[in-house]
Amino acid sequence: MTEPWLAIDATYLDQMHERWRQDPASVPTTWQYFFSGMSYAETADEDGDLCAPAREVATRAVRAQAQVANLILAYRRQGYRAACVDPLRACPTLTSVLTPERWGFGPQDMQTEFDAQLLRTSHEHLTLANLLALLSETYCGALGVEYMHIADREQRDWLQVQMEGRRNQPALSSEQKLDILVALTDAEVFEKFTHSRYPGQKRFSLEGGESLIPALHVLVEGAAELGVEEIVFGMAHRGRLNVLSNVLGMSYEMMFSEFEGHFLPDSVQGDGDVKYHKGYSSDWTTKTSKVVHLSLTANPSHLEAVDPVVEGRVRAKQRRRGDTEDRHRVLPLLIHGDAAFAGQGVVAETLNLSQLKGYRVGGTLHLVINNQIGFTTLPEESRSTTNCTDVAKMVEAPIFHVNGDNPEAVVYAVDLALRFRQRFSRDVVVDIVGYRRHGHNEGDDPALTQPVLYAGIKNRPSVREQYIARLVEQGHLQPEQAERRVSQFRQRLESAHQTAKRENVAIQVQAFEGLWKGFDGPFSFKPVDTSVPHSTLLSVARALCQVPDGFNLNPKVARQLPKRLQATEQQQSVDWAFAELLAMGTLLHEGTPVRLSGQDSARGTFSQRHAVWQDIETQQPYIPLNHLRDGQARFCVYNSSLSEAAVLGFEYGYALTEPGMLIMWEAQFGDFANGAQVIIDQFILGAESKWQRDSGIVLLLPHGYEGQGPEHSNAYLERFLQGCAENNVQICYPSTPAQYFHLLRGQVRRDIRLPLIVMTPKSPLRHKRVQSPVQQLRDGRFVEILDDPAPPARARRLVLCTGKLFWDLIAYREAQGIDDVALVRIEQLYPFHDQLFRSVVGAYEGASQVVWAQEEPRNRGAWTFLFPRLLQHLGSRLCGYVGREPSASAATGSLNRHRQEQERIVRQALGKEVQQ
Ligand SMILES: Cc1ncc(C[n+]2csc(CCOP(=O)(O)OP(=O)(O)O)c2C)c(N)n1
Repeated sequence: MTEPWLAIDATYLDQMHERWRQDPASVPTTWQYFFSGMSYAETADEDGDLCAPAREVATRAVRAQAQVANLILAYRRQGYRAACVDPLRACPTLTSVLTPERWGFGPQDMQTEFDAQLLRTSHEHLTLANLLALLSETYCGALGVEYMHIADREQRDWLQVQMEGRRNQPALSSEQKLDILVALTDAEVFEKFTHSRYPGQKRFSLEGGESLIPALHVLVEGAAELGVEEIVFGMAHRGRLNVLSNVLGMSYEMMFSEFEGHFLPDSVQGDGDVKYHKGYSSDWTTKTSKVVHLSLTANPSHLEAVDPVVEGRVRAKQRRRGDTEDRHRVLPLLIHGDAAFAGQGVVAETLNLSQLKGYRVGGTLHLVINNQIGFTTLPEESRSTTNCTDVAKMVEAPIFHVNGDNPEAVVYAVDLALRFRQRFSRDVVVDIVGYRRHGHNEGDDPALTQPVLYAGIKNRPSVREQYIARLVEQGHLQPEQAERRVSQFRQRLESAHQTAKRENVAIQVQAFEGLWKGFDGPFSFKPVDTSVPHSTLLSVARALCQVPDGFNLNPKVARQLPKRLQATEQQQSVDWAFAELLAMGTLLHEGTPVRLSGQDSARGTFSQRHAVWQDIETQQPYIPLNHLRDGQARFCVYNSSLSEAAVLGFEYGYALTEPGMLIMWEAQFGDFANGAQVIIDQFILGAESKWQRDSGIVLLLPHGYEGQGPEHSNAYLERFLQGCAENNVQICYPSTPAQYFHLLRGQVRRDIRLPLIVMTPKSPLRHKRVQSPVQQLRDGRFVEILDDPAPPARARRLVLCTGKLFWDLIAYREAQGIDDVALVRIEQLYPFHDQLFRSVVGAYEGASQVVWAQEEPRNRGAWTFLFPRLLQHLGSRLCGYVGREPSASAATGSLNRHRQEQERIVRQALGKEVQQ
């Protein structure tokens, strides 16, 4: 052997050896390996000392063994870089760190035996040649694995045992191989058949990534064996139709009916969606007769936006199934494109939720259909990272890169990933490296942008063709068998195609089933009884004001409690925050669970909620809402990660699945909801029209002009209003605690589920007048339009407004002794209660001037939305708008200017200054 391998001096070595001799555990593990497996000790004299020649021999041996350890480590760390995972390129040559020469070995060392116990195999010793072969097969075959970034030793060990023990080689029976072939055949023939029958129609062919289908089959079968009862899929366009037909079991007749463009007015209300966005669900019965429910989540075109929605759905399903410990019975499966996985920020946001209390789902299985292109964009243009999956390293997920042209390796990798998830409840990624046979969609010509690449792809044998050749060679198959399967399946598709052409095959819209039964009624203004007996309010208030024995409550919080209790006992007034706690508390008391998530929501951004108390000495948390009574429902409140898109997506997914809970997402300030705009526009507002999917999600958006500048004043009410149609959402700006109380309760007490967007207060949280008598909680209900609380006998002028501004207006009216101006509040902006509006405003026939007053600039707020409606009702009596001038920015940054503007608005609204 050639010297030197390692710069380790002999004295140090002796010291280590001595320490090891005294107590093996006292030296680092690597040294334990070095010393334990070697004949080294035999060369020592009786006292354990090494004589000089022996020391030299020993030193050499130890150094060589150390280099073997380095070699092993190099393969574990870097092997994936030399793995043969890219079907479009020749296998990479070994990087230098993987060569024996790098570690000082030459051809003469190949038959030298080394201690092999560092490897997780049954071999105690291996020759260097065998060791290299084992490392190469394990880490540089059709599967390359990145896992040494995982800090947890148990996880790394487990993976090593699995991978090194089997050399990462699939061991499949003949039957399993033929199953793979059948799935590949169905995948390919489905694409080719639809291509020939519906040329030019977009289907986002899976070709080049067909291994996905056998992998999913094996995944579902394997998952069932590991106790999974339900899998929630989220995926984009690529291969979605193939997955729908060949995995979720949507009938081919139904699929072709979609291609025929049949529109079934009786079964599909609303506008529907293109076929590659729709959801579907079915039951899969495994070979061992287990049933797994498969559910594909409907999604918009916006790539990756569905990820957090799937996670939220899974969490809700886990709760329903009582799967809240290891969370192994419901599995989230996200299928990504390579460009989207690397490019979309919501991926990182969603990964960041994966281990958080309140959001964890026991690990997500991520499959990447890595076709090495995004539309026309190549990897070098679309990411700064080496692999498209690098983002997943942030949560220390193991990442399996696997050659998509090797279906057995793909199946093997997916099985391993699944077992890892079931074992460690953590995310795991399988990157199926393939190619895209055609253009981005079926109308695209990829030769325009990647002529050379696509000339090569054109003549590539398909995954199926290559696999057939392999099976024939291995003696598992006769070529005719394969052909028979193709023609049988083609016939099946042809018959389905004929049926779909002849008749409209009912597209089964799986809406309002199961938990959602009975929630499909139309929206109405039918009053919802949300009143609560005083005895219940009192019982809840007592629990909310009861400090447990020995609990050291912050004095600021403690100070509020006697006042609140007294107010409830004596039926006086309560503030906003307490009304909110009472709304949630009474629901919990009645058995309805409540979930609230948002940034700093436990305490409340404005230090108003204190839903979680902290012991000032021990910092032990206490949640009064979970101590109301035996058998109450659970209150779940979570400070979320600093994300909007993923957290709102998660809560929306939760609400999509669970109609029996009050599920609320709170923005820190309303404007931050911007960051979740895709979830709002593409899911919350449009889901019923597109996919017949309702949700009762509540958005709490702090809103109001208080001089805090452009970013903390406005929740962009106007954008929500712009998305209103067909009673798709309820948008409210309540002005009193009682209204808010009934609004929240009504959300789960009514017989439909409708998203609720609430503009919530900031300064009114501490406004002396923004209080409601307990009697209004006891007897009242939410009123869409609130009449003047002290209507003037003869109103000359009527001011219409919403939310917070009312309190400024009434204060000014009183201060100025104005007795001829009435104030009417539109508490619910959408759906707009025309009838109630007519009757309330009807009482002010004598008011010749009616104005709309708002704090927001003219191009914002409710004005542009309400104007046509108000005009319709009021005609020429509507004499205009009072509010801020149109503004590109949401609010001024100057407190002085804010005050001037605010005062002017109030004066003008009440007719004390001429409107501009
Ligand atoms: C957020 C978003 N931006 C842009 C698009 C338009 N778009 C649709 S598919 C696509 C390429 C996606 O590439 P990749 O993730 O690799 O998936 P592939 O289509 O290659 O399977 C783009 C840019 C989109 N749908 N969503």
